[in-house]
Amino acid sequence: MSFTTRGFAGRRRGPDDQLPPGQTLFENWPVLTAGPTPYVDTETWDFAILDETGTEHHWNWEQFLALGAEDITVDIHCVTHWSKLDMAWRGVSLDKLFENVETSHDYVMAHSYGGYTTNVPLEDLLDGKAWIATEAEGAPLDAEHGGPARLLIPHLYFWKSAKWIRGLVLQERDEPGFWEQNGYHLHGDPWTEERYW
Ligand SMILES: Nc1nc2c(c(=O)[nH]1)N[C@H]1C(S)=C(S)[C@@H](COP(=O)(O)O)O[C@H]1N2
Ligand SMILES: [Mo]
Repeated sequence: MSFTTRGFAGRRRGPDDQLPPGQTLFENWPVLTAGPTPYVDTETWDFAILDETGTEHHWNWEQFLALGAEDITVDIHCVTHWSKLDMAWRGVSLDKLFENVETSHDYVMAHSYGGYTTNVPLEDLLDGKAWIATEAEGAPLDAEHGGPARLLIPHLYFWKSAKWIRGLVLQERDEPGFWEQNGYHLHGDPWTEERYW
């Protein structure tokens, strides 16, 4: 008799449960960038959160790392139908960056070095759901994958995980970022296939 049924052992981990509808399992990790790769130096790196009072909360690379990074294992899902499961990442939780930010706004526009933007509801960034990642698979992020630091929002399609992240602007209203202006869904939940709008 087997006790490893779902009800007894809890949620089974495996592609059947981890792959959202319409996704295909990938072992390799494609590079998907609109435009050239910006090369960002940690010496001059600056990350900012801009709130509605006009206050800019800034972190240089050292201040950012001093917040404390954590290791997480998550799946990523690209709207172009590839998924990569159980990836080891390291990053600083957005909860730490928002600790001293007071806002009544519900939306965020993420801005990258190089000009890429993507919009995210604030609630999708908080409560352990998102990170600014510096490492993947045990190594510093390659420039092609967004190094030195990128957003990581694994529960949304991967276009929301802005590479070369530079800052977050709090907004009263949701507005489309780069891909969203080009037809991608404003929110991007892979489990309900929020691909296009
Ligand atoms: N700055 C920036 N971030 C970006 C993109 C981009 O073109 N520029 N592409 C997005 C898309 S569509 C995807 S699928 C992922 C790809 O990340 P990867 O190249 O590390 O696989 O980054 C997202 N973040
Ligand atoms: Mo993508």
